[in-house]
Amino acid sequence: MDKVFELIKRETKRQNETLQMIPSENYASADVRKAMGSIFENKYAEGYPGKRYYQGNIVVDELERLCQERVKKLFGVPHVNVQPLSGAPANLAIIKGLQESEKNIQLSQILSMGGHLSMGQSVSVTNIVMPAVHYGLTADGEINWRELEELAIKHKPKIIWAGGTAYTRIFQWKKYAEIADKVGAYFVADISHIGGLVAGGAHPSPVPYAHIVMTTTHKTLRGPRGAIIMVTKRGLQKNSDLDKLIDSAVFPGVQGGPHMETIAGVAVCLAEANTQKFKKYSAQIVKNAKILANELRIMNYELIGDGTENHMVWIDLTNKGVDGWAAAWALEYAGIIANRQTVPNERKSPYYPSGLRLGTPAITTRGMKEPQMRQIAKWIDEVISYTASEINNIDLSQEQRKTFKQVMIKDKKLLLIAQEVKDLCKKFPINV
Ligand code: DSN
Repeated sequence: MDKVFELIKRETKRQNETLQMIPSENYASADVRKAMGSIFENKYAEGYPGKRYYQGNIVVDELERLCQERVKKLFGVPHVNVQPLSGAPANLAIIKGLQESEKNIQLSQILSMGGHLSMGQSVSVTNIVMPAVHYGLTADGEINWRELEELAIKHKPKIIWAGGTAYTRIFQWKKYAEIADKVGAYFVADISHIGGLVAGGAHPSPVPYAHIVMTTTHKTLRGPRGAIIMVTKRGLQKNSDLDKLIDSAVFPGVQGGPHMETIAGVAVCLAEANTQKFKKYSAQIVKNAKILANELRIMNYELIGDGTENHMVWIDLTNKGVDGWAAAWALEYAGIIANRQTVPNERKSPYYPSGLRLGTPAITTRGMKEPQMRQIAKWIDEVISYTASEINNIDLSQEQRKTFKQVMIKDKKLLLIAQEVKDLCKKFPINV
């Protein structure tokens, strides 16, 4: 057997026996994976349905149109591009499509306060294509509307972005739209994290307010790794060529041939998301996250946004005596897969940040509910409190970090929790 298949077996075991609590991860269904592994993989299809640069695309055209129709129906948009390979290239294409002059700038949430690299952060190519200025969050974890509006008035950006990688409140789409209208900007909502919540009705939709909406398809939407760019009615009212601008920015602007096997998987996940079952699922994601947040708050965890209104819990660990790095590793050794995250006004670095991000989409897919959330919160606290009692240092040296990993991977207490986690996981198989 090729080594790869042995690795697939090991990864299957790992995913089965641990709790996936990275907010941007989920389990795609067996049907999605079947479509992803299909012979659509073999086909080159540069161009769009009815206008390809290769022969043999009769079936592919039908597939891409089917996928487009499903997006339009699910999100209520007049135009969609289903070809972006993932979120970052999708955002790059949006920026490229909207750029009219080298003087254009974009306005987005700052990376250290939950923004995303692909919205013009200084280390991203999206900043070279269109320089950016950034707004942050207030002390209570809300978008800093005053700062956003002041920056918008001062810089007259071409794009105002909503969304990113960490935010725990309901997005106030109307407020973004009002500011964007005031300065003539395009309002682009990146709903990658909450795409499934919007589809399932567990978060308000930005479609009535934004000109463009982008979502990745593998997070709460539970599809393959990909992305879609939607142009809304409002977008076409602002610029009747917006659909064409986006399409030509995706291809040939940023990408070559689309991954038709991914588009097949996206089409399957969209049908799955357009069901009552998915509505219930997305509501449960939020319910679970609220319970998890509440339990942690009771145990004196500092939560950005003082809780959550979506699928994510964002913790500042400074008062706990560990940083996000140590907490994330200790949790992994105990079978809980989280990810470390910067916090507003971060004083450390993105690699060794002060915070942690947890999410409920994947464990909700497994069927876990309120009682399991309470148990998981208890384990998380046990791991973090124990780790703090072992090190009580939020600024470990490189040498101390090396020793920490060598010691903690064999730690009896963490191994015991890992066994308890495994027992729970057995009762909630990844049944998709
Ligand atoms: N990596 C994604 C996340 O975890 O939020 C964003 O690209």
